[in-house]
Amino acid sequence: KGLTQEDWPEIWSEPDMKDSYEVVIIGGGLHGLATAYYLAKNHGITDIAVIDKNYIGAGGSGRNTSILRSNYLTPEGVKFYDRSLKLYEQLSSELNFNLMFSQMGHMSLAHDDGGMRTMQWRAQVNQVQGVDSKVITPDEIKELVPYIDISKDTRYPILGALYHPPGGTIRHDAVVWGYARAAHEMGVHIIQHTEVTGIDVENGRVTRVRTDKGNIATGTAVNCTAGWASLISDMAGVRMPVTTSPLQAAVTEPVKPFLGTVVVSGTLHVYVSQTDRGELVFGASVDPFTSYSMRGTLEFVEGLATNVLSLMPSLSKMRLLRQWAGLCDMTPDYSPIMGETEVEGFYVDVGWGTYGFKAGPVAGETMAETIATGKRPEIIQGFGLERFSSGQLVGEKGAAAVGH
Ligand code: PYC
Repeated sequence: KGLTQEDWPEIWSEPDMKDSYEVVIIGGGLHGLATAYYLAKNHGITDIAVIDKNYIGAGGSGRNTSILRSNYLTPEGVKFYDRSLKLYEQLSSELNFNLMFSQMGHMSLAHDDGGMRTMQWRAQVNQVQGVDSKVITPDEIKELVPYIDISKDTRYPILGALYHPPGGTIRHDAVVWGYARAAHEMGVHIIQHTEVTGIDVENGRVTRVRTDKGNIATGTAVNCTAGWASLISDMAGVRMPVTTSPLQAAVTEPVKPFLGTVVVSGTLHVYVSQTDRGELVFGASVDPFTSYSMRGTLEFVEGLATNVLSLMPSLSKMRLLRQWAGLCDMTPDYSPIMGETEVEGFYVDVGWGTYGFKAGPVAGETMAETIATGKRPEIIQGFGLERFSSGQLVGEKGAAAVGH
């Protein structure tokens, strides 16, 4: 008899939840699982529960457009996302899991003088940090993307682009599953379909995480919940300068490979890449309102189609297969909030906005170090919550894939 789905071995099992853990990680997405993995691997801490109200990767980790890059605007951002890209480069072999990583290159188009100035600025900051990134001309763009319209008489003519060869895509679900399997093998408990309902704080420190399946005594709780970040932090009495907005995306039917690089237009609010299966994956900017809704809208696909066709008119016959939305935890400066809080034992890894997926490995690595040593590593010093009272913001809006 042939193998059926039931015969496939489970790659992690569901343990009974214990009534105490050394560390409780709230949010079983890429960041939560990576934090658990590096806590176990780099620091020998394995008495960890990763708790998710849904299945693992059901939030932003399973809803992003899987783009990786490190061509940011601030030195802090470039160093941080570049470390992540380096970790991604070795992750398939480290996790022994085919993550379908493709460094196909990443191109951010500029359509006006302001756009060109920002691309030059980013290229120079990137180069100073040793990141491969440069401004290219419309003819060079056309060579890399033959289907793109570089004619001068369009509504938004293409003047140039920031080209970043190491950028690309990776299979987002596989990254979640790879970290989950590796963390599980080191003894981490992955607890799915369990909702955190409260965090108890006594004398200024975390003592308990409450869930709809029972309470867990712990001295360390880590908020890795992206779109739900401010709700979870509120449970510990920690206010976050975070708002939540949906970000929509869509995918087409598969066609023969023709797009060999990620193409982004901030002005047209669109990014597109082609998967190994041949589908085109599109995303846009966040919806212009705060909401926890994960429903796609007709308005989004209408705008998306208009903008994609201004870039590549020959795609007009392609059909969309699916659309969806994820939730983005936006901060005022578009940089994350990472590290300790005023409540002892309550850590946050939030405020990712539209950058969370690319930061997964480095966020896990640095959060694990912060929790294990009690000290935020240098590479995330600038991302602490205290910057909103000291005024030392790390403005990263100019490196957003699209205008927000
Ligand atoms: O920042 O590259 C990016 C991005 C792509 C999709 C959402 N954010």
